[in-house]
Amino acid sequence: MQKLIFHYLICLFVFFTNAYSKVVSYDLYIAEQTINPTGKAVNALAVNGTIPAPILRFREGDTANITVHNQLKKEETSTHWHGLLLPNQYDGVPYLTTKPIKAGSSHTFEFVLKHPGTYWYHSHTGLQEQRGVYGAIVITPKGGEKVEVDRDHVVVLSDWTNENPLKVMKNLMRGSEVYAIKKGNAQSIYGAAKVGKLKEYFSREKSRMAPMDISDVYYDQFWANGQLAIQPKADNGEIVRLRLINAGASTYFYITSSTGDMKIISADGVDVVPVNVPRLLVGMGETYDLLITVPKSGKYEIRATAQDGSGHASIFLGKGELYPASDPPKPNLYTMDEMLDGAMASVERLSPEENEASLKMPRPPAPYALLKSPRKTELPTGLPLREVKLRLTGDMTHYLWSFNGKTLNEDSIIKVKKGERVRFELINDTMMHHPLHLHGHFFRLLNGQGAYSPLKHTVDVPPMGRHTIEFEANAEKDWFFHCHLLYHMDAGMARVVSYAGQGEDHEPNIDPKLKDMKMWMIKGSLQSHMTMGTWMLRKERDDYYYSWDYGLHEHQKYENDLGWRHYFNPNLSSVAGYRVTNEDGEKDRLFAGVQYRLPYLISSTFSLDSETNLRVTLEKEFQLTSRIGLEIKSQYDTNSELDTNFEWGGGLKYFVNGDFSLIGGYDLNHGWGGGIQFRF
Ligand SMILES: [Cu+2]
Repeated sequence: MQKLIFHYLICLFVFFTNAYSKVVSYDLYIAEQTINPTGKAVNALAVNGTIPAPILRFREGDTANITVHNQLKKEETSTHWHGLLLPNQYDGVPYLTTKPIKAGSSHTFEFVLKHPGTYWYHSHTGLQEQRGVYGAIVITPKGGEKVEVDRDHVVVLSDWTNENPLKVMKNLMRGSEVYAIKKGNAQSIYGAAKVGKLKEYFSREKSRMAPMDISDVYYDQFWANGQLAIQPKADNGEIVRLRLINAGASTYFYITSSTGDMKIISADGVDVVPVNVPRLLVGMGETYDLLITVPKSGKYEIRATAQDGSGHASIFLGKGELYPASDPPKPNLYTMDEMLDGAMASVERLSPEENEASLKMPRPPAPYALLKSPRKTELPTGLPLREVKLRLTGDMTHYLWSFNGKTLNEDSIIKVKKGERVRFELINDTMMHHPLHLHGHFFRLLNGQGAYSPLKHTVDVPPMGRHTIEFEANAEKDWFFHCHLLYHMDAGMARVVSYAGQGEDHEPNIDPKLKDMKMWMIKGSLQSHMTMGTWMLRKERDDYYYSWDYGLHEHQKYENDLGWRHYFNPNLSSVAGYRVTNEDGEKDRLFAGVQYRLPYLISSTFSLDSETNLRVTLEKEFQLTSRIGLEIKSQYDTNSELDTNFEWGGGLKYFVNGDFSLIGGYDLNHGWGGGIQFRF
């Protein structure tokens, strides 16, 4: 009898919780915290004292009531609910949709959970996501989970650097090789010779391409739920659902399991027809729910390996003898193979068989070709079509990332009208993967599955590859669309999808820090015979600089320039400025000219000055080994009063770390000498 009453009560409980959705409240406190994951104390940002932030759990139909408290001393913050369909004002992109949460204040978000699945949330302010502000969201379907499993675990993958992310950004913006060197991926003449790829090396330089790398940043660690390795509870023989979230700031992960194939049951929170894959590439911002059956005995590893092979995080399941998972092979950076694979991986170009074969490669593309929605996802017929072609563009030289060659500042808006079928054709002209994320909408990824094309909110576009996505413009106001590689977004690879009906001259309210990104940089050398260098303020395409060149010998010749350089593309910049000099026969003067990058990455400058002299300089650095470079510089000036019209110099540099190199050589003006080069 007692048992019966208990059963009755349970039924009643289930009935009520199903029938009546409830308000589920959370308080999130964002604060600075000192952590020491590598044994060195570093400053991080934690939510409620943890990284990742706490898991927010809801049931479909519930109302989320989340109060975010900013306990930072100075910085403002924000929280974006990644993948959730919600009213614009709660999307959490600071300024654009939601007021930034100022230091010491709090903000409450309240919205209905309209759809089930695995999602996540993160700060959308500056580079805070890199410092720890990200966490999981799990929404259970109204009728309960369709797939029965023994265990259900969230795995938040992320990347950690001890370096301040602003310093990371500065290193990227100055085109420093520091991360490639740290990862052992720096390209050099010696390295190319060692693998028999000298011809490829110089043909790349001839075509003025920068050396390629798989990822931009060096990370100290890769994490699963904030740790190098986790062992979530699972017994042998059990079926485990892993809700995988790539919350990395700039890391793609390959997922491999020593249990064999993994079954994908949902992608970006939305169910797909279950499909087995041997290995899986997951981009930043994407989520996948995987089913893993833990074999009867043994301890098994699911490994998330950074795409560039620089490290991994592990998830262990089961007990007993360890069966480690394997890393995918490291790519050969001296060849174009990786890029050609990317271009091939554009599912539209391949037959279904070819697509399936490509997913069995040791470094497979994202598994999009296999993703199929269990129900039709076709958009209503008769919607007017708006086609938007977006070429993914950018360069490592200046670290500008853009669409159609224009950064967010240069071209902010993609206009749409409510009731349209909007189609984005995404064509990647760069040598990197870009995970593009659309706020406020799910889009159909046109992957050859026709009416059953999967719904996603983030799509990886591989190097030189392409994808087409489409969605119904069924919202209002402004929504962000951007590369989810944090540093690319900050460097301009973003747009605002702006709905008509907000007034004729509506300007989206973009975060002023994003609009006005600027960085101070100094690079110079102090040597026994001379000192030279440049101190500049870089604002996107413009450098405002002071450069100096001082002889420290008896002549003490000097040249000081105050100038402005505008960068059009990696091959062309303009310069103009004023020069103060004491060289024999020289006067202070105005100058203007162009900098042009010649084949073999030789940089040339042609400038005219107010004394009607023409000056041509040529500079080239030969990367002998990953750390040793040979720099050669020559200059011709038509000024007839100079001691010599032709000057030259050259020297060797040894890269010590991101801040310093040792340098030594000869300069016709200043003679022999040596010392240090510094970069801050
Ligand atoms: Cu990108």
